[in-house]
Amino acid sequence: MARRLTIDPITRIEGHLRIDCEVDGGKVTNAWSSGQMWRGIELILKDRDPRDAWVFTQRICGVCTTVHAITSVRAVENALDLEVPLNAQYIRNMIMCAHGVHDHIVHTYHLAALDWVDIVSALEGDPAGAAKLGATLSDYRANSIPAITAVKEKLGSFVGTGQLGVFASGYWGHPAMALPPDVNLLAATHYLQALEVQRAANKIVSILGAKTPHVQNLAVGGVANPINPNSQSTLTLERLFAIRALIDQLKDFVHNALITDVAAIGALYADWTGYGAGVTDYLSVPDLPLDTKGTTFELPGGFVPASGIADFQAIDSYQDAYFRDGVAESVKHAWYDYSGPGTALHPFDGETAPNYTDFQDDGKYSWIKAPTFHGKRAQVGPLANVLAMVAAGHEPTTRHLNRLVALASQIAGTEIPLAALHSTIGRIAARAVRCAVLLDSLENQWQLLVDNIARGDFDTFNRPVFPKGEQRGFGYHEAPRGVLSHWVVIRDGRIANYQAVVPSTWNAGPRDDNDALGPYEASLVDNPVADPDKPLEVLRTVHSFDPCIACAIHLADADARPIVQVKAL
Ligand code: NFE
Ligand code: MG
Repeated sequence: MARRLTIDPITRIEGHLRIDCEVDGGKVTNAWSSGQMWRGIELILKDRDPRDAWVFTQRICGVCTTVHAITSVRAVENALDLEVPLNAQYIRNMIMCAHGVHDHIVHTYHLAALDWVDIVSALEGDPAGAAKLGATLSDYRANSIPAITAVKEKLGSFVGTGQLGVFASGYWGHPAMALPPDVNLLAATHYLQALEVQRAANKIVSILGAKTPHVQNLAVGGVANPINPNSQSTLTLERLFAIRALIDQLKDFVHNALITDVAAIGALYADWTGYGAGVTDYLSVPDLPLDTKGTTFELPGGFVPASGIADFQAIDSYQDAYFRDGVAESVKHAWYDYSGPGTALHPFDGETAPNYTDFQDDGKYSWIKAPTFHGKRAQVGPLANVLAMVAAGHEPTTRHLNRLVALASQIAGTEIPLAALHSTIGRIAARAVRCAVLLDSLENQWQLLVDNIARGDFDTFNRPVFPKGEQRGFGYHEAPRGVLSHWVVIRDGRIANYQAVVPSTWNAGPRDDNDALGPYEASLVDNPVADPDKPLEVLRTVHSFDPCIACAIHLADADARPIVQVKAL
């Protein structure tokens, strides 16, 4: 008999996401994704100075801390046709790479790993066995027997006192947990080490952006980092070399622990390459501009349709009409009203009129709008981006992906095909690949900045000028969770309309005008559920997207009611 599951909030994510599933015969037969809060940042921006918008939009989220700032200044620059000095592009690019690396490390370990790694089983692991296993996968120095023994003792003392702390309500011993104790112990070791390592990425963001979360150094037209080799109070070579050392530390961990852990989890949960594909039209955007106008980029992006990477359509500039004209948002199933007939609206004409009507399975049930690209639902995120970068022949992406797949094939003892990426595990694997790619890019952008300064170019800012009349602009960024775009209409120097179409909006959105399921919903259909009282498998697939509901809605249920029916760590 079909049973309805309501998981609210689904935790270890950012924000209030409610997932409803119908489960029948041990698998999910229908699903609903619902954002449970509303904020209204887009309304707060009305009539303000466009130069200030980035400071407000950055408060959409404290997880993707910089992305709404960068996308906002890009949208205003696009409206004004304003070029951005090369130094400013490189500094922004380095901040975005470091932030992305941070975000992917934290997601992989602290937000997703415990869906796969059993902390209690790790206590039965043998440090010598775990160290030996680690040595077959990489030469990571921190895989030593003393380091792993120290972690085992730390975990043991938690469990011995009966106070598991953040680990208290995990699904330990769940029948879907399949890793041997030594693998659990090795991954648990990296889970704790990752808490230290992630700080290195954040230090880079704060050296360049003045603080994190929420950088302070942006401006419409550039950045507020003065460059002067003769002044200690500016961006000096000393600071740049401190960043270099942090990059090396991050590379050691990402190449030798994160990639290998993800390969091991992928290989030992190979059945999960058969679940969670969902929407297989993928959208990403190019990023890391290499010129002042945004016509060449270090990282490619574009649309990969369900038919495959051979049909990849690149998006290739900040003026790209294919992207600009392709985005729309539907509110047929979201708690908003549109003033015209109930069809999807392009973000330049977007409206934000909330109208809460309770949760209706066939009607409105979410604060998240449903975005479409040329009329279709699209999945966004690292998987979309990795597929696009492979389609575009991006060498570092292909290299890191091949290494991860080769490692996974070695552990599994069988060749893992690329098609396995269209899955729950594939999203996690692609995030690891993108993390390694971003580190390569961070290094490259560092070199570009140093070389440009050495040529005597210290420019970081072009002053914006706002003409009378109306200008429209859009900015995009390949954020950690995927395509982020901001859309601004400026009238006589003031914001007339502002819309943010956000990665988690693409993925967590409800059904659209055609009642087509959103990516979370579609990916849940046919997921196995061994025990409906402990829906670990639902968490696995939802968490693999790295949900951020604060971002998705950016716009709170005033009558927050306790409707939790199951517990989820
Ligand atoms: Ni709040 Fe965000 C990212 C943005 S998500 S985390 O990445 O934009 O949708
Ligand atoms: Mg929006």
